[in-house]
Amino acid sequence: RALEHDLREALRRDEVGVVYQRQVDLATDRIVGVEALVRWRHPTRGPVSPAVFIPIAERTGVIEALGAWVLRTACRDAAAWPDPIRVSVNLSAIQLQRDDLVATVLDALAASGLPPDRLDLELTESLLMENDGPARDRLERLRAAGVHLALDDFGTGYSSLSYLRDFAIDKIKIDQSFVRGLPGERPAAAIIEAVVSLAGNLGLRVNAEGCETAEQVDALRRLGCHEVQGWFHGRPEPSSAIVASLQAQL
Ligand code: G
Ligand code: G
Ligand code: MN
Ligand code: NA
Repeated sequence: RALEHDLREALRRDEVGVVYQRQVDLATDRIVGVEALVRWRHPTRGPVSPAVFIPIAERTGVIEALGAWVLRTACRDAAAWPDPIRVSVNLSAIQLQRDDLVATVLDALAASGLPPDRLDLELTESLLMENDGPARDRLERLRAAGVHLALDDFGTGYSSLSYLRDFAIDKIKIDQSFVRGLPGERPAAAIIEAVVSLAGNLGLRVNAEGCETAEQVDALRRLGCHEVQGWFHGRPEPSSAIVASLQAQL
């Protein structure tokens, strides 16, 4: 049977879940946020990567229900955590194209009681490239409600600094391909240094993704990144594990 068909049933059958990857502040070594990452455990195929099923969900329209479910779940989980940390949710291009995006996000916040300024929405550059006036207007309405915007996978794809001018971005997430070059590769370090400097001038926070080693953490701290996310600090994990870590750092 086709994955397309199974995906429609997956939400109803409780096969879909959300895991969270911690984001650690480099000045304090504390967890300051998490990224929500959706997971699908197929009854016969086992785990299917979102890199595989998100494009299917987009093509078939399932992304609407799936995206709303991820938002509701992430906001509900985060509202119950013992420490008021941020939660970051990835948006797909299709969600951004829909006029009900604003209502979907605000409903998830209202239903959970999570304050809007604790939610980050992650957008990629290619997603912004394909989206024009109406999408920008939706993002501005969300931002006016207090939601923050993060530019994901920064520095890859159709990278253009104009997104930093045209959209009210709060955070830059440096793509893991640059972090992979640390600590040895001069070009990677130079690019990260320049992004940190640019972000500083624009008043934006910088997150570095895919940080796997202590050497990379040290290099990113020296380069002035505010926070890191990656296997060094933890793999994506269930909400219960995040709760335990947050209790330990209270
Ligand atoms: O952990 P990882 O394998 O989760 O993620 C693979 C890809 O799927 C990444 O590009 C990530 O941004 C994307 N992704 C993970 N969760 C979501 C989600 O809830 N919504 C969208 N649109 N993309 C997601
Ligand atoms: O596209 P986006 O940045 O949203 O997706 C993040 C992806 O990176 C997810 O698939 C996540 O599981 C993965 N990831 C998170 N931390 C690490 C890491 O330290 N190393 C590697 N190789 N992948 C990571
Ligand atoms: Mn992301
Ligand atoms: Na990324």
